[in-house]
Amino acid sequence: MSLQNTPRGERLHIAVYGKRNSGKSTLINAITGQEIAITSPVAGTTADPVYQAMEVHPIGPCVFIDTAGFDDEGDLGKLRVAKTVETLSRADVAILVCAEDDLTQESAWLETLRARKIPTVVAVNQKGEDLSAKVEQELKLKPVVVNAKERIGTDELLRAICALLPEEFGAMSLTAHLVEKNDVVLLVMPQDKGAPKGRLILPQVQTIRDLLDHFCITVCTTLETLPQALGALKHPPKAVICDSQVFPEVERQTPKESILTSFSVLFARYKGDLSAFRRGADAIDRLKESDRVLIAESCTHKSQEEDIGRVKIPRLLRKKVGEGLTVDVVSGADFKKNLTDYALIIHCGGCMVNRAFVLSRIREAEAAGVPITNYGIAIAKLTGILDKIQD
Ligand SMILES: Nc1nc2c(ncn2[C@@H]2O[C@H](COP(=O)(O)OP(=O)(O)OP(=O)(O)O)[C@@H](O)[C@H]2O)c(=O)[nH]1
Ligand SMILES: [Mg+2]
Repeated sequence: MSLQNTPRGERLHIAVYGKRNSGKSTLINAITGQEIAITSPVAGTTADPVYQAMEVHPIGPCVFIDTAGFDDEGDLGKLRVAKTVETLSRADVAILVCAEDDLTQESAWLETLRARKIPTVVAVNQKGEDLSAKVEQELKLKPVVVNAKERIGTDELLRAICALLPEEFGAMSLTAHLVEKNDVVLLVMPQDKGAPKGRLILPQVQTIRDLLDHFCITVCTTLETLPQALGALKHPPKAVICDSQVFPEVERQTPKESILTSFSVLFARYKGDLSAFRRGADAIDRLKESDRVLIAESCTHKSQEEDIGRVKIPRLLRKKVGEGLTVDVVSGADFKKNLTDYALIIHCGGCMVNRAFVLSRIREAEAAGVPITNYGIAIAKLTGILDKIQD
């Protein structure tokens, strides 16, 4: 990811679904005005989902997800369809491309999209005869007619997507519920061995940006210089936001007048469902040594010496519950397997993924009847400070 670009997790994810050869990839090229996706008359040209970040008017920063046709067949085809199904968990909105007059599979797919509450625009790709009346009758949605090859109808399609977006989309803020213009906010950001060289991690960067957007005076410090930072301020800060790993030390030093919270709590609220995560954290009190806990990372990354998910949280859990506790770690798409084997799922903060993805993970855990929380909330619980953190 380039530091010049909007993080992928902040972009609207638009997934394009349809049968093989319906023109999904051609449509993405038409929208961008570039030949980025490979297209061909051979059915099954797009195999794995392709994520393409771009800026399009009037949507702004977004990611188009090009998928394999949902009608793919054979052993390999089934694997491709499974990959297409996986993309549903990341889709904020969908484009359903119809290009031939048997709409049975399109209807079934539309049902799936509805069940997942993914707002959908139906596009009729005008490859031959005009299908719009039939599509409208059978799918009960007024389609947008496009001709992907000639790049006709894409503006209307993008406007239709905008019209589907919930009003609050893009308007969510990390800190607006806590601060007002001119407030002084103190950020305590340890830069330990795990911190990347020469830059700040995404949650810190995004929090600073959000505070600046709300005209707050943002003061950054590490734990070592926290007393000096507090001493340099004329009044106690409106809020202190810290990394959850140093929460106990920061809590002891925070003036009573100041709100105290952590980056992970702000992100649990912004990117997930804080009350579900708080409920999930309560399951930590009920854990037994014979239980299994699943640590779920949303993306694969190189494990670090003091990795939060693989080292720090398992250590804290075993200290509380017993050394025999089983802790498994999964990355990325491996999540779904055997959720019911677990007494608790602890998910990463999801800094690289979008809100739709984290919410879909919460739904999957709830459907399996397994409590779910995230790294920051689990650490806060395990260090006995969760009750002291302001939402
Ligand atoms: N005439 C006409 N041909 C089109 C149109 N859209 C796509 N095609 C052609 O249809 C073929 C399939 O287009 P793709 O964009 O590769 O279709 P796809 O849905 O991505 O197909 P898979 O990747 O195989 O699932 C290509 O030869 C395109 O040039 C259109 O609007 N009109
Ligand atoms: Mg394709």
